[in-house]
Amino acid sequence: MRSSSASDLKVKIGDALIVVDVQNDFLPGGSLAVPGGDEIVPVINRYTSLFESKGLPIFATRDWHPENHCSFDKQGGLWPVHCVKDTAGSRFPEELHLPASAVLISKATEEESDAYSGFQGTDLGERLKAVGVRRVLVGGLATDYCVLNTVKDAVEYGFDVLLLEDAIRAVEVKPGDGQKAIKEMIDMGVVPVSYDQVA
Ligand code: VGL
Ligand code: ZN
Repeated sequence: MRSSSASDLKVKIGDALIVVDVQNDFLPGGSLAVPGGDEIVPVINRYTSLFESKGLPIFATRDWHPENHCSFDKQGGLWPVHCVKDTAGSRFPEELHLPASAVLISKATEEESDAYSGFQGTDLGERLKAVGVRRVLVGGLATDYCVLNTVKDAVEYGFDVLLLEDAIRAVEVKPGDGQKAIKEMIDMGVVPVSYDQVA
């Protein structure tokens, strides 16, 4: 494949924005706070405005767990209780601007299974294809978990992927996990971009 020119990066028909898990529990003060997670909210807002102004589709995923989800440490899982459906922690922050037309994708809704990817156990892939999407722009939280796995599945589904490098933050259970995840995505053919390159 030839390398893409700068003009190829501009958002266009066939693009969709995927906002991954920008939820209170993943922001500072939340139960599974991602360092600097709040810093991406105004940046995500620039992307949602851009897509809205161009009439392009926006999908917002959310971690939407039952109270006794298997990923919680009290159930033997890896994480503190977070993003329990219909609680303050699972809500989107007030500051996040999602147009009414944004499609909400709830994931990891079953007690017995976890899902880091917005495609896993949801109809996200079918919905993107149904509206003619060929390329997805992905930002949100966290780089090393749900962003990484959503991007992997997007590639698997055959979508071109632009990673919104100015609109992601990593949990970094191990220092370096964020950079490692970004490298893994780039090695899959994903192109890291920032706002001015696509607007
Ligand atoms: C996530 C850990 C547990 C994420 C979700 O959205 O990246 N991380 N559940
Ligand atoms: Zn979770």
